[in-house]
Amino acid sequence: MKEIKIVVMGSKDVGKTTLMENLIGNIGKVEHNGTTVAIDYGNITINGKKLHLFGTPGQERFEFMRELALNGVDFVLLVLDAATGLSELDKKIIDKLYSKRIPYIIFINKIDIADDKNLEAVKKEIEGLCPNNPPIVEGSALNCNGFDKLKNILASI
Ligand SMILES: Nc1nc2c(ncn2[C@@H]2O[C@H](COP(=O)(O)OP(=O)(O)OP(=O)(O)O)[C@@H](O)[C@H]2O)c(=O)[nH]1
Ligand SMILES: [Mg+2]
Repeated sequence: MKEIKIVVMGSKDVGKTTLMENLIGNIGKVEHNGTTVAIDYGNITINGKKLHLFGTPGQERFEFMRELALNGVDFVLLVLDAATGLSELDKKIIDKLYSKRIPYIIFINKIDIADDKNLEAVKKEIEGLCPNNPPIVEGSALNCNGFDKLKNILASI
């Protein structure tokens, strides 16, 4: 079976752990007061491919761990928050992925609490920052919204 390493990235509280929990169900996670302080892990088999998801901490001070997690990565699932927009850290992550030539797809999360204006602004920002036009899925990790499209994209990569 083909095995693929996916690293889930994005700022603190964008919903990375929630996404992994609701997409995969059975994950291992290490949290301190609800914030990831090590690597979340879970796997899911889609279309005969075993996808190993490694969720990273989103706090700035855990940069060393994000760097380590990228070792041997096939692609990154970058989670963004539609309600708050892109943080400076999100922009740094996008720069890093570009400079390391790591392919990524984007999940714009929390559309349940974002208005159309927020969402359009985030999409515009992505357009300006991501010259390579990554696949984008909008949804809500909390409500499992957008998961069918996300799974299709994950399976096709
Ligand atoms: N309204 C709404 N809240 C969400 C959604 N996804 C996650 N949340 C909430 O956002 C908060 C942070 O979610 P986490 O999954 O812990 O975020 P994280 O990206 O793993 O955060 P760190 O591990 O600290 O980097 C929690 O209160 C979640 O319930 C969503 O789609 N909609
Ligand atoms: Mg987390």
